[in-house]
Amino acid sequence: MLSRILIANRGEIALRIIRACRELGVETVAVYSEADRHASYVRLADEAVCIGPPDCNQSYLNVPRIISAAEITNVDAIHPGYGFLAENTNFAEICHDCGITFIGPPVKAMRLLGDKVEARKLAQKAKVPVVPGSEGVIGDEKEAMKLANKIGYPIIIKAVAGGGGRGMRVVHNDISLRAALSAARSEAEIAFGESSVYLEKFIVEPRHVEVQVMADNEGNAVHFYERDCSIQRRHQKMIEESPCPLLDEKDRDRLADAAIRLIREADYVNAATVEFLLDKDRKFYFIEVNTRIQVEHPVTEMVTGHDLVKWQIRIAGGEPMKLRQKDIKHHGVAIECRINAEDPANNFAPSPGPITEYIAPGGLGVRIDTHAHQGWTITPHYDSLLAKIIVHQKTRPEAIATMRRALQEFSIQPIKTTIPACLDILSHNLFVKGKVDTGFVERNF
Ligand code: MV4
Repeated sequence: MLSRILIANRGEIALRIIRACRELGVETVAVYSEADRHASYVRLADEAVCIGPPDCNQSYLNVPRIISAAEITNVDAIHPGYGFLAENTNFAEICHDCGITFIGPPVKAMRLLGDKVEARKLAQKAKVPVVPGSEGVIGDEKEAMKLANKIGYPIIIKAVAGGGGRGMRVVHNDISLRAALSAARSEAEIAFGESSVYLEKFIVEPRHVEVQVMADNEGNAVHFYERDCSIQRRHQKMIEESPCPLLDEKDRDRLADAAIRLIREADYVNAATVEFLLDKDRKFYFIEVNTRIQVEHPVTEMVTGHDLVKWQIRIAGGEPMKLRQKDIKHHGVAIECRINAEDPANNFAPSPGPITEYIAPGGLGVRIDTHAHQGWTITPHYDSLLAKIIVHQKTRPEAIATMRRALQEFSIQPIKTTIPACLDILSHNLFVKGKVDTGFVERNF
């Protein structure tokens, strides 16, 4: 069992991980930049180490500084949270080389799934449906054009090292293929230092549905059902829910089984999210695997009653998962709204500054995951996620009603937040009917 963990992250997820550690009797070490010196997660940790100035590259992304903090405080593991170093294979490898457990997958599985073409090949090997596309990376323009005509336009060009929407180009015809290919390549080179791209048929107006999975070191792999994350704006998710309102139990099991087959094929250990696109005919296609705990994991915790972060820590400590698939049920509906310090009336511009009033909602079925409080100052250095409201109710209409009243109760002054945007979406008749796709926000707001 692990007895002391360093959390290589900040904000709400650092706090979330500290809570899991406390309940497990595990000691915690927080790291913080000068901008986060007075953060609530820093205060709640057993120990805290300043790792540098506000700039991420000199603090939360700085591997030597984080490893040094881990060495000084004598931890036996590092939890990377999400973002920052969470999917950095070199960081995971360095942790292990230093005798520190990386709370995440084995380096080999991480590297394999980080390569989106390899992940596609693996899915095919596991008989998981993938979007029709290229066998491997795309060579020259001629090859791309031949393939694009074979699959049929529209197609999408994606970076092999990509994910989360960066370095992608949708192409509608031969004429625009050439420019799109070179644009995608140079964007990928700049963003990932790797210009390889591949090609897929572009699924029009899909739903984004992802399956939460967890595996231990003894070959046990289970799923915790799916989340529908179709409500997003510019690749930033705004609202997530579980279960997906469109799936019946049979489709749900088929999707989850596919996810399990894939992570078994990868010899995966710890938490993962297997992402799929759902087309108009409710056919699903694998797109990529996220090898980390995700922002939206609480909706899964609410419907299943299982603490995913605690399982991550136990598994990393070498404990077998006592959990079997039949022990994991889902009950009711959970919805999460991400509250960002952004102004929806001003093109979602960041809204940093001190919080003078903070009144949080509560009541039955309301969970708030946040590091914010009255007196906290939101800094412009990091992403703008301020809080997550997660509601849990027996039915979807009740969950929507609870979320609406929770959003209305929430007062964070004088900060501009995405609360009004979330309320607008929750009031839209198509959202209420569950008839949304990944283009919903851009089309309607
Ligand atoms: C797609 C797709 C349609 N067809 N792949 C976006 C996030 C990343 N994980 C994958 N994404 C997509 N992949 C195929 N084959 C649609 C998206 C997508 C999207 C694409 C372009 C512009 C905006 C988008 C918003 C959501 C999803």
